[in-house]
Amino acid sequence: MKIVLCSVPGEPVHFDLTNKVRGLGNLPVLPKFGITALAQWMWKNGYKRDELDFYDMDMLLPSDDEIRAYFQSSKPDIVGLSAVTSGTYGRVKKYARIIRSACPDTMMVLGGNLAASANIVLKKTDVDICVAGDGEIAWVKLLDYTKKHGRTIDPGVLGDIKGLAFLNAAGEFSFTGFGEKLPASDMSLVPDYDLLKKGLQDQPELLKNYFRPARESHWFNHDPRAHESGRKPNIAMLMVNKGCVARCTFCQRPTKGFRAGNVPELEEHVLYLKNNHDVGFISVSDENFGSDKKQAFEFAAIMKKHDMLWAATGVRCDTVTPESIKFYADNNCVALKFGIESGSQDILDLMEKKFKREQVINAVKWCRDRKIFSPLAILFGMPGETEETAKETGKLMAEIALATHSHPAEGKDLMYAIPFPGTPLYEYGQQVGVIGSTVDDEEDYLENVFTAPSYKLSYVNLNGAPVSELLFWDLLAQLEAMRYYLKETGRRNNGAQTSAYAAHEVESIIFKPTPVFGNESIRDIIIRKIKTRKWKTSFYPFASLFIQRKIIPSPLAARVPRILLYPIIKLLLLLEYYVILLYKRREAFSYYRFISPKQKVKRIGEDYRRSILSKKPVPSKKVISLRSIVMENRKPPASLSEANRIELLTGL
Ligand code: B12
Ligand code: SF4
Repeated sequence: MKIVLCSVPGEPVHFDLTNKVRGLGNLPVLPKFGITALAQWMWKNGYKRDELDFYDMDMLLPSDDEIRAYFQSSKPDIVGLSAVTSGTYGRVKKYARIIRSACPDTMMVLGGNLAASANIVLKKTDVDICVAGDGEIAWVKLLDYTKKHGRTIDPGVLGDIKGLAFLNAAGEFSFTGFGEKLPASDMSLVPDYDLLKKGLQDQPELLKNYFRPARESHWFNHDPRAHESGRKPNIAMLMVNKGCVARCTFCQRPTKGFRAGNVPELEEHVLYLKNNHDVGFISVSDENFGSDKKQAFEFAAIMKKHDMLWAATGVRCDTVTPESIKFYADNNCVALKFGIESGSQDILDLMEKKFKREQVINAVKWCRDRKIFSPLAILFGMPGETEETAKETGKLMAEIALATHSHPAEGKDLMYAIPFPGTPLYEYGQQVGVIGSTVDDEEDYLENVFTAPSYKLSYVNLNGAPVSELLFWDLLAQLEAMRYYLKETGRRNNGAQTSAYAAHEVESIIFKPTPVFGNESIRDIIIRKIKTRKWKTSFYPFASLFIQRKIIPSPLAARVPRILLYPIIKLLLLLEYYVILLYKRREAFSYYRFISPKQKVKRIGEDYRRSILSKKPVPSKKVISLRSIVMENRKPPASLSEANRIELLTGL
């Protein structure tokens, strides 16, 4: 049997990737864990290595002609597209068409997080079957099925395989429930580098993308040990666990629950990386490192044993204690990133983060006390966000700065929430009418919104806030952080050069001002724009840049009364918004498209705020999870096909 597995790049389909090379980032490219997991289960179930080819389109970035030529010559019986993010939709549609024209009889299967939108994928693209949730078992059963039935869709047989979405003969949407998980004893998280190399076809040299020199990465180069002579220079990415113990209402869950990886197997893999790929640094790309404390300690111990420096970029703050942080630090940990999200307990509860804001402050403090780099990951814009909650986030940022002798302007990652299909946030968007529910509407959303970065330029306003307010949340939090910080430190500090800041040697290296808009000065940007005459194609958010660079860090601005300063800033942001609209309105991939939805969305907590203002009896302020709001608003499905669609959208 001829089988092909393909990765799919996440860049918007209108970005021309021809002649581009996979960019060099702070961290290496993640090995295609999904694809190697499917392949490893195939080997265990009797499929031969030479039956499978891997076409790593995400790394090769082939042209349409190259894709066509590849499939015309390989003519597989079955092809599996791994669409890790929903942002791959545009490319899946385009590539599936090319594959179908080259191989009309090939069974085409799609897996990965895009499968949450299977209803759209199946109706709008040439894909035959989608696999939702864990894919190994379903994939091997589909191989067995295709051997017998070819490309035909037989609902009677397929209906017995968990994890599948397909259209029946009448074109109705069928879903057999999420994919079965492999038992822990069969789950392997270590990627097979021989298969990854095979995926690179005639460009094996691209394997270097899976490794990056640690000296160029801020996750590691702040630690003096990163510069020791004799240490192997490269970083490699590793998954130590699969899944998460939580189900935050904005986060798409690719698998149910949390499963810890096998430590002896991980140790063997780490030695392989050290001996074959010059690896001296491991970046753990788990969503949730440390929830199995015993396993996390064993993992840390093997890092020490083999003298690897390590970082984990997805940790929950409620899983750490002063003792565990000490243990990690003593065992070569140099960075831990917690999903902090908000300083408002109401918003944390609405997100179902299931921790208290004090736990966040403690977790970051324990890390920074041990010189473990711990940047703040903040998410604005959930339904229920207001200027008050953004101010609370600012206060949290200042409290962390004060507790850790650092500066509130530094070490932060500020994002705006994007509704991913398969999350309560997305379903809420449909319930309030901002995200459409027809196949065309959802396709439009996947093509034009999802591929944008999680920044306010592409904010999907499910919140109901006026534009002037939502453009202000992230800047407001930073302005408030400075005010609170300067008040508490007696206004002794000026900008980034604070005495408290200097006190923490390690932080002075790590927490360089976040280059939100790159490092170019405003003057240089203007000169470059005049010289290249590229005003129209790439408008710069000058007002935001000015506020970010000049106003937020200024102790002088922090003394101007809020009532004078804030309306001016909001006006500047609004002007900038209208200018950008002028340029961007007609673009297919449009910014600010969902910021002003036609529908009036009622704000969560609005009744409470109104009655306070009008001094009427105050309704309960109890903030509940977004999930319960969504479940309360859900209408009973009108058909089996609709019930299937809702089950898929409800997620894991
Ligand atoms: C790698 C990765 C990326 C890579 C993707 C590279 C690529 N093209 O392959 C990069 C860095 C580009 C990326 C970017 C983003 N990502 Co990302 N990313 C991941 C990450 C960390 C790991 C994926 C992985 O390897 N998992 C481990 C393997 C074993 O699981 P898996 O991939 O899910 O595969 C299993 C099944 O899905 C299935 N399967 C997968 N492929 C196939 C194929 C077939 C044929 C079959 C049958 C089955 C199947 O079987 C596998 C085994 O069980 C996940 C988090 C996570 N831990 O899963 C987030 C995750 C996928 N990313 C997410 C997000 C939010 C993003 C960003 C939007 C972040 C941002 N704010 O900018 C961007 C989107 C960029 C874009 N425009 O698309 C979300 C998904 C949301 C969504 N619906 O897209 C996830 C789930 C994290 C989260 N919970 O929030 N990401
Ligand atoms: S946001 Fe983080 S903690 Fe919440 S479910 Fe997703 S991975 Fe888990």
